[in-house]
Amino acid sequence: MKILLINPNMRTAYNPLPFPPLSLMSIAAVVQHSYEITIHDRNLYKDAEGKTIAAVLDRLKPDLVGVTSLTGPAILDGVMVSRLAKERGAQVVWGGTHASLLPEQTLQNPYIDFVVMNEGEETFRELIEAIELHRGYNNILGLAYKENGEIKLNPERPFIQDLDALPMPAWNLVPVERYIYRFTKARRKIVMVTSRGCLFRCSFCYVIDFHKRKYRGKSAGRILEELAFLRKNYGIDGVRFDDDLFVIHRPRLREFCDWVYKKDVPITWDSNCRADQVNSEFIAAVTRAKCHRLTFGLESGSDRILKFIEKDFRAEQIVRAFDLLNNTDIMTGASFLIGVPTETEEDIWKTIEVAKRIKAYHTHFYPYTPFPGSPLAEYCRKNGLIQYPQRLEHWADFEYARSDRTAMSEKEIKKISAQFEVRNVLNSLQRGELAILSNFLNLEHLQNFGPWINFFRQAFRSGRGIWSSAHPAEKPLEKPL
Ligand code: B12
Ligand code: SF4
Repeated sequence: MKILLINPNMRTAYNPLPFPPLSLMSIAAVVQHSYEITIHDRNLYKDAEGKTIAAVLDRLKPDLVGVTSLTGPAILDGVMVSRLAKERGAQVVWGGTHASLLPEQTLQNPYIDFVVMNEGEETFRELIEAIELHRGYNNILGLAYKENGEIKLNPERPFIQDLDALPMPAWNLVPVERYIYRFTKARRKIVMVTSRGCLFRCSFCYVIDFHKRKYRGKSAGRILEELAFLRKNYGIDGVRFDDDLFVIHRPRLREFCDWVYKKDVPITWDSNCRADQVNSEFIAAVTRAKCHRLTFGLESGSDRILKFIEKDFRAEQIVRAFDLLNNTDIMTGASFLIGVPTETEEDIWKTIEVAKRIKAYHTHFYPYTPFPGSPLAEYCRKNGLIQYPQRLEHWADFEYARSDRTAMSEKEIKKISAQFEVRNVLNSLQRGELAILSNFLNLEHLQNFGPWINFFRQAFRSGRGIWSSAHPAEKPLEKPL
């Protein structure tokens, strides 16, 4: 049986660079020795009309086509390739976050035959066997499918507890070189995911529904094994750990850091983090292990909003964490959400004050989007703030944070955001970060070009630099920066 796995086009102004399709590489790894399997990443081709993928389908003639999904514009591309596959007689299976969170609606699409819900490795293997042996599908846990025009949802599959038992992601099936980037601290950097799920309960996050607040992680030893493999085969010297929350399991983190330090593993790394995870012991451990950057989803500077979204830390913890981090060489990234329901203009100003106060190397403001299945999206739905789109394709341009929904005007938010972007660029240039070049490919940022120039002019005319304005604690922020 021939299988083709497709990573639809995910590239947007926010995500300009191709990422290794780790989800497809993970499911491919468990079946690649028994079946003929190909991974095709549409992010590596310019093929809006689908000519390239049609040619691939015609050449490979797959029996089964698998497509991964996230809520966002990539859905349209996924639907197009599913149509092309179906027209050529292949069966089509979707997996990934979006299809898992909304399996019934996904299956209402005429070009999709199956949905693998949540973790894919076992369910996908059983599905292939069932198709090959013409067995029924009703015993496959975690599968949703169509039978005589009816949509059937099988019971959930228990999570894989021992991630070390999984084979290494199928790096052999992708053009690894295309996913390696140069950054300040690493000449050849790549992305890895070493755990699944998170124990926290931020109400806007997919993990509550998708991972049921359960955490499973590869062991420290296994992470080092995968790093050694990537170093030996592809010369990797830097990694971004893109787990839901890489640092969450303290014993694992401690063991990993100790080993990297003691064995002097020649790799630098960065990952995401939470403000309440940072203390002196944590900083000492990750610094010794060559962590060079930590990124934080801080979401808000208003305690009321932090409580409302069940972030389970307070603004003062954010400030304390950054006071500690700012005395180290670790670069920091901070992101905030704007437009969370109930947010007032006062809340937004509190966020801006905290953003100014903590002086992260890179600060970003993102509009809040209610992703399906999260408790906050359900809140929005119940309170009439959103209606879930009725068709799969309509999730592609699902937008919530329109200007009439945020407490501050879009123009004002953009202006403030642009001022932080200037600082991001300056900090990157100061550090010689080549990665910053990718920012110039980002159309969103280009739109902010006007405010940047004005800001530069004012800042340098005063001769006092960007962050010379009085600290919010000394002088309340009445006007934009
Ligand atoms: C890398 C990444 C990306 C990459 C793209 C990845 C890719 N496929 O090329 C980029 C940077 C482009 C990206 C973009 C976005 N992302 Co993103 N991303 C991630 C991240 C960090 C890792 C994904 C990953 O590889 N996980 C590891 C694999 C092993 O797990 P997995 O993907 O769940 O796959 C398993 C199962 O889902 C299943 N499976 C998955 N696909 C398939 C396919 C088949 C056929 C089968 C059978 C099974 C199957 O099997 C896999 C193994 O068990 C996750 C967070 C996370 N840690 O998971 C967020 C995440 C998936 N992204 C998210 C979001 C919100 C986005 C954006 C919307 C952000 C934005 N505002 O721009 C965009 C959407 C882009 C678009 N154009 O539509 C959300 C998903 C929310 C949702 N409802 O879909 C997540 C969960 C982050 C979060 N906490 O909110 N993302
Ligand atoms: S936002 Fe981060 S910390 Fe919060 S639940 Fe999601 S993964 Fe966990």
